[in-house]
Amino acid sequence: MEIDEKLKELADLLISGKHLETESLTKELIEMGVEPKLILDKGLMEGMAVVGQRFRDQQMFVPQVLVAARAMKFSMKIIDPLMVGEQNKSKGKILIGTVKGDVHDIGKNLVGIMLQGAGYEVIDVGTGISAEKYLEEYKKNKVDLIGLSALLTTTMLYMKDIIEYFKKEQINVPIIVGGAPLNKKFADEIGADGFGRSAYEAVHLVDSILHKN
Ligand code: B1M
Repeated sequence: MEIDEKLKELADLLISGKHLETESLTKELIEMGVEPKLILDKGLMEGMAVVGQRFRDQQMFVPQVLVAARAMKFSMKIIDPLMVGEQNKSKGKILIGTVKGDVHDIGKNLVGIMLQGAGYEVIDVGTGISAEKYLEEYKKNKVDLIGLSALLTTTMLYMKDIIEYFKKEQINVPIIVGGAPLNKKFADEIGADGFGRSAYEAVHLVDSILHKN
Protein backbone atom coordinates (compact mmCIF):
# COMPACT_ATOMS: atom_id res chain seq x y z
CA MET A 1 0.00 0.00 0.00
CA GLU A 2 2.76 2.37 0.99
CA ILE A 3 4.52 1.63 -2.30
CA ASP A 4 1.38 2.28 -4.33
CA GLU A 5 0.98 5.62 -2.64
CA LYS A 6 4.59 6.54 -3.30
CA LEU A 7 4.27 5.58 -6.97
CA LYS A 8 1.19 7.78 -7.22
CA GLU A 9 3.15 10.57 -5.54
CA LEU A 10 5.93 10.05 -8.10
CA ALA A 11 3.43 10.42 -10.96
CA ASP A 12 2.07 13.61 -9.36
CA LEU A 13 5.57 15.07 -8.94
CA LEU A 14 6.33 14.37 -12.57
CA ILE A 15 3.06 15.95 -13.71
CA SER A 16 3.92 19.10 -11.79
CA GLY A 17 7.45 19.06 -13.22
CA LYS A 18 9.25 18.91 -9.87
CA HIS A 19 12.39 17.29 -11.23
CA LEU A 20 14.49 17.30 -8.06
CA GLU A 21 11.69 15.80 -5.97
CA THR A 22 10.98 13.28 -8.73
CA GLU A 23 14.64 12.32 -8.67
CA SER A 24 14.83 11.92 -4.90
CA LEU A 25 11.60 9.92 -4.65
CA THR A 26 12.90 7.63 -7.41
CA LYS A 27 16.07 7.07 -5.34
CA GLU A 28 13.96 6.40 -2.26
CA LEU A 29 11.84 3.83 -4.10
CA ILE A 30 14.97 2.06 -5.38
CA GLU A 31 16.37 2.00 -1.84
CA MET A 32 13.08 0.48 -0.68
CA GLY A 33 13.72 -2.34 -3.17
CA VAL A 34 10.99 -1.41 -5.66
CA GLU A 35 11.62 -2.84 -9.15
CA PRO A 36 12.76 -0.14 -11.63
CA LYS A 37 10.20 -1.46 -14.16
CA LEU A 38 7.39 -0.89 -11.65
CA ILE A 39 8.64 2.64 -10.97
CA LEU A 40 8.62 3.27 -14.69
CA ASP A 41 5.22 1.75 -15.47
CA LYS A 42 3.24 2.78 -12.41
CA GLY A 43 4.96 6.07 -11.66
CA LEU A 44 6.59 7.76 -14.64
CA MET A 45 4.55 6.38 -17.55
CA GLU A 46 1.26 6.95 -15.76
CA GLY A 47 2.36 10.51 -15.00
CA MET A 48 3.36 11.17 -18.60
CA ALA A 49 0.07 9.73 -19.86
CA VAL A 50 -1.75 12.32 -17.73
CA VAL A 51 0.51 15.08 -19.08
CA GLY A 52 -0.32 14.05 -22.67
CA GLN A 53 -4.03 13.95 -21.90
CA ARG A 54 -4.03 17.35 -20.21
CA PHE A 55 -2.04 18.91 -23.05
CA ARG A 56 -4.60 17.60 -25.52
CA ASP A 57 -7.43 18.98 -23.40
CA GLN A 58 -5.62 22.33 -23.13
CA GLN A 59 -5.35 22.03 -19.37
CA MET A 60 -1.55 22.08 -19.69
CA PHE A 61 0.66 24.09 -22.03
CA VAL A 62 4.05 23.67 -23.69
CA PRO A 63 6.26 24.97 -20.81
CA GLN A 64 4.55 22.61 -18.35
CA VAL A 65 4.97 19.69 -20.76
CA LEU A 66 8.66 20.51 -21.00
CA VAL A 67 9.24 20.57 -17.25
CA ALA A 68 7.36 17.27 -16.88
CA ALA A 69 9.60 15.76 -19.57
CA ARG A 70 12.65 17.05 -17.70
CA ALA A 71 11.41 15.41 -14.48
CA MET A 72 10.98 12.14 -16.35
CA LYS A 73 14.54 12.39 -17.67
CA PHE A 74 15.94 12.95 -14.15
CA SER A 75 14.19 9.83 -12.92
CA MET A 76 15.14 7.79 -15.99
CA LYS A 77 18.81 8.59 -15.35
CA ILE A 78 18.54 6.64 -12.10
CA ILE A 79 16.48 3.69 -13.23
CA ASP A 80 17.91 3.21 -16.73
CA PRO A 81 21.22 1.63 -15.63
CA LEU A 82 19.33 -0.67 -13.27
CA MET A 83 17.03 -2.02 -15.95
CA VAL A 84 19.18 -4.95 -17.01
CA GLY A 85 18.50 -8.62 -17.64
CA GLU A 86 16.22 -10.65 -19.85
CA GLN A 87 12.95 -9.09 -18.70
CA ASN A 88 14.14 -5.63 -19.64
CA LYS A 89 16.04 -6.30 -22.81
CA SER A 90 15.23 -4.03 -25.75
CA LYS A 91 11.85 -4.66 -27.35
CA GLY A 92 13.14 -3.30 -30.64
CA LYS A 93 15.01 -0.46 -32.32
CA ILE A 94 13.11 2.63 -33.35
CA LEU A 95 14.34 5.52 -35.50
CA ILE A 96 12.58 8.82 -34.91
CA GLY A 97 12.95 12.26 -36.44
CA THR A 98 11.12 15.40 -37.48
CA VAL A 99 10.78 15.77 -41.24
CA LYS A 100 12.59 18.16 -43.59
CA GLY A 101 11.62 21.83 -43.24
CA ASP A 102 10.37 21.41 -39.68
CA VAL A 103 12.20 22.33 -36.45
CA HIS A 104 9.48 21.33 -33.96
CA ASP A 105 10.88 18.60 -31.75
CA ILE A 106 9.13 18.79 -28.38
CA GLY A 107 6.51 16.19 -29.29
CA LYS A 108 9.05 13.95 -31.01
CA ASN A 109 11.28 14.08 -27.93
CA LEU A 110 8.36 13.03 -25.75
CA VAL A 111 7.62 10.15 -28.08
CA GLY A 112 11.29 9.13 -27.76
CA ILE A 113 11.21 9.30 -23.97
CA MET A 114 8.01 7.27 -23.79
CA LEU A 115 9.28 4.62 -26.21
CA GLN A 116 12.50 4.34 -24.23
CA GLY A 117 10.49 4.04 -21.06
CA ALA A 118 8.47 1.27 -22.67
CA GLY A 119 11.65 -0.71 -23.37
CA TYR A 120 12.61 0.29 -26.91
CA GLU A 121 16.01 1.43 -28.07
CA VAL A 122 15.48 4.83 -29.64
CA ILE A 123 17.69 6.45 -32.24
CA ASP A 124 16.68 10.08 -32.51
CA VAL A 125 18.04 11.67 -35.67
CA GLY A 126 16.79 15.15 -34.82
CA THR A 127 14.92 17.62 -36.97
CA GLY A 128 14.81 18.63 -40.64
CA ILE A 129 15.32 15.07 -41.87
CA SER A 130 15.14 14.27 -45.57
CA ALA A 131 13.99 10.96 -47.06
CA GLU A 132 17.59 10.21 -48.05
CA LYS A 133 18.80 10.81 -44.48
CA TYR A 134 16.08 8.55 -43.03
CA LEU A 135 17.18 5.82 -45.42
CA GLU A 136 20.85 6.32 -44.58
CA GLU A 137 20.10 6.11 -40.84
CA TYR A 138 17.81 3.13 -41.37
CA LYS A 139 20.60 1.24 -43.12
CA LYS A 140 23.22 2.28 -40.58
CA ASN A 141 21.17 1.35 -37.51
CA LYS A 142 19.08 -1.55 -38.83
CA VAL A 143 15.95 -0.41 -37.01
CA ASP A 144 12.65 -2.26 -36.71
CA LEU A 145 10.40 0.76 -37.21
CA ILE A 146 10.61 4.41 -38.24
CA GLY A 147 8.61 7.26 -36.67
CA LEU A 148 8.09 10.55 -38.49
CA SER A 149 6.95 13.71 -36.75
CA ALA A 150 5.67 16.97 -38.30
CA LEU A 151 3.99 20.04 -36.80
CA LEU A 152 3.35 22.13 -39.87
CA THR A 153 0.60 21.61 -42.43
CA THR A 154 3.26 22.27 -45.08
CA THR A 155 5.89 19.79 -43.84
CA MET A 156 3.42 16.99 -43.07
CA LEU A 157 2.97 16.59 -46.84
CA TYR A 158 6.62 15.56 -47.13
CA MET A 159 5.84 12.44 -45.09
CA LYS A 160 4.23 10.98 -48.21
CA ASP A 161 7.45 11.54 -50.17
CA ILE A 162 9.43 9.70 -47.48
CA ILE A 163 7.07 6.72 -47.52
CA GLU A 164 7.15 6.60 -51.32
CA TYR A 165 10.94 6.89 -51.34
CA PHE A 166 11.23 3.85 -49.07
CA LYS A 167 8.81 1.94 -51.34
CA LYS A 168 10.79 2.93 -54.44
CA GLU A 169 13.97 1.71 -52.77
CA GLN A 170 12.08 -1.50 -51.90
CA ILE A 171 12.70 -1.12 -48.19
CA ASN A 172 9.98 -2.77 -46.22
CA VAL A 173 10.01 -1.25 -42.73
CA PRO A 174 6.93 -0.05 -40.82
CA ILE A 175 6.66 3.75 -40.87
CA ILE A 176 4.38 5.52 -38.41
CA VAL A 177 3.54 9.21 -38.28
CA GLY A 178 2.43 11.77 -35.72
CA GLY A 179 2.19 15.47 -34.93
CA ALA A 180 -0.56 17.93 -34.08
CA PRO A 181 -1.91 18.68 -37.60
CA LEU A 182 -2.19 15.00 -38.60
CA ASN A 183 -5.04 12.55 -38.27
CA LYS A 184 -5.67 8.90 -39.00
CA LYS A 185 -7.27 9.66 -42.37
CA PHE A 186 -4.16 11.53 -43.54
CA ALA A 187 -1.90 8.73 -42.28
CA ASP A 188 -3.94 6.16 -44.23
CA GLU A 189 -3.93 8.29 -47.36
CA ILE A 190 -0.14 8.62 -47.44
CA GLY A 191 0.32 4.89 -46.81
CA ALA A 192 1.72 5.10 -43.27
CA ASP A 193 1.54 2.01 -41.08
CA GLY A 194 -0.05 3.94 -38.24
CA PHE A 195 -0.81 7.26 -36.61
CA GLY A 196 -0.16 8.24 -33.00
CA ARG A 197 -2.22 11.07 -31.58
CA SER A 198 0.02 11.30 -28.51
CA ALA A 199 3.31 9.93 -27.23
CA TYR A 200 1.31 7.50 -25.14
CA GLU A 201 -0.62 6.29 -28.19
CA ALA A 202 2.64 5.99 -30.12
CA VAL A 203 3.88 3.40 -27.61
CA HIS A 204 0.72 1.31 -28.02
CA LEU A 205 0.93 1.66 -31.76
CA VAL A 206 4.55 0.47 -31.87
CA ASP A 207 3.68 -2.41 -29.50
CA SER A 208 0.80 -3.43 -31.74
CA ILE A 209 2.95 -3.37 -34.88
CA LEU A 210 6.07 -5.06 -33.51
CA HIS A 211 4.55 -7.31 -30.86
CA LYS A 212 1.22 -8.41 -32.32
CA ASN A 213 0.68 -11.41 -30.01
CO1 B1M B 1 5.67 26.58 -34.16
N1 B1M B 1 3.92 26.41 -35.05
N2 B1M B 1 6.37 27.52 -35.75
N3 B1M B 1 7.26 26.84 -33.10
N4 B1M B 1 4.65 26.01 -32.67
C1 B1M B 1 2.88 25.68 -34.32
C2 B1M B 1 2.92 24.20 -34.69
C3 B1M B 1 1.57 26.42 -34.83
C4 B1M B 1 0.30 25.55 -34.77
C5 B1M B 1 1.41 27.73 -34.04
C6 B1M B 1 0.23 28.55 -34.53
O1 B1M B 1 0.32 29.22 -35.50
N5 B1M B 1 -0.88 28.45 -33.85
C7 B1M B 1 1.98 26.83 -36.29
C8 B1M B 1 1.70 25.80 -37.38
C9 B1M B 1 0.55 26.24 -38.28
C10 B1M B 1 0.32 25.30 -39.40
O2 B1M B 1 1.16 24.62 -39.90
N6 B1M B 1 -0.91 25.29 -39.84
C11 B1M B 1 3.47 27.07 -36.12
C12 B1M B 1 4.26 27.89 -36.97
C13 B1M B 1 3.51 28.59 -38.07
C14 B1M B 1 5.64 28.05 -36.80
C15 B1M B 1 6.59 28.89 -37.67
C16 B1M B 1 6.36 28.82 -39.17
C17 B1M B 1 6.50 30.33 -37.13
C18 B1M B 1 7.29 31.32 -37.91
O3 B1M B 1 8.49 31.28 -37.90
N7 B1M B 1 6.56 32.16 -38.57
C19 B1M B 1 7.97 28.32 -37.29
C20 B1M B 1 8.33 27.12 -38.18
C21 B1M B 1 9.75 26.73 -38.09
C22 B1M B 1 9.96 25.45 -38.84
O4 B1M B 1 9.67 24.42 -38.35
N8 B1M B 1 10.47 25.55 -40.05
C23 B1M B 1 7.70 27.83 -35.90
C24 B1M B 1 8.66 27.78 -34.90
C25 B1M B 1 8.43 27.37 -33.60
C26 B1M B 1 9.45 27.46 -32.47
C27 B1M B 1 10.89 27.22 -32.93
C28 B1M B 1 9.36 28.85 -31.87
C29 B1M B 1 8.87 26.42 -31.44
C30 B1M B 1 9.44 25.01 -31.62
C31 B1M B 1 10.47 24.65 -30.57
C32 B1M B 1 10.81 23.21 -30.64
O5 B1M B 1 10.02 22.34 -30.98
N9 B1M B 1 12.04 22.94 -30.29
C33 B1M B 1 7.41 26.39 -31.83
C34 B1M B 1 6.38 25.92 -30.98
C35 B1M B 1 6.78 25.55 -29.57
C36 B1M B 1 5.04 25.77 -31.42
C37 B1M B 1 3.79 25.40 -30.58
C38 B1M B 1 3.51 26.61 -29.69
C39 B1M B 1 3.90 24.17 -29.73
C40 B1M B 1 4.29 22.89 -30.45
C41 B1M B 1 4.63 21.86 -29.41
O6 B1M B 1 5.77 21.62 -29.08
N10 B1M B 1 3.62 21.25 -28.81
C42 B1M B 1 2.71 25.19 -31.71
C43 B1M B 1 1.33 25.70 -31.33
C44 B1M B 1 0.63 24.77 -30.39
O7 B1M B 1 0.58 23.57 -30.62
N11 B1M B 1 0.09 25.30 -29.35
C45 B1M B 1 3.34 25.74 -32.92
C46 B1M B 1 3.80 20.35 -27.66
C47 B1M B 1 4.02 18.90 -28.11
C48 B1M B 1 4.09 18.01 -26.89
O8 B1M B 1 2.91 18.51 -28.89
O9 B1M B 1 4.28 18.37 -30.99
O10 B1M B 1 1.77 17.97 -31.04
P1 B1M B 1 3.07 17.88 -30.34
O11 B1M B 1 3.36 16.34 -30.04
C49 B1M B 1 2.41 15.46 -29.46
C50 B1M B 1 1.55 14.75 -30.50
O12 B1M B 1 1.32 15.48 -31.69
C51 B1M B 1 2.26 13.44 -30.69
O13 B1M B 1 2.82 13.17 -29.43
C52 B1M B 1 3.25 14.38 -28.81
C53 B1M B 1 3.09 14.26 -27.32
O14 B1M B 1 1.83 13.80 -26.93
N12 B1M B 1 3.31 13.31 -31.69
C54 B1M B 1 3.58 12.08 -32.21
C55 B1M B 1 4.20 14.18 -32.18
N13 B1M B 1 5.03 13.58 -33.02
C56 B1M B 1 4.68 12.28 -33.06
C57 B1M B 1 5.22 11.21 -33.76
C58 B1M B 1 4.62 9.96 -33.60
C59 B1M B 1 3.52 9.78 -32.78
C60 B1M B 1 3.00 10.84 -32.06
O15 B1M B 1 5.06 8.88 -34.22
C61 B1M B 1 6.27 8.92 -34.90
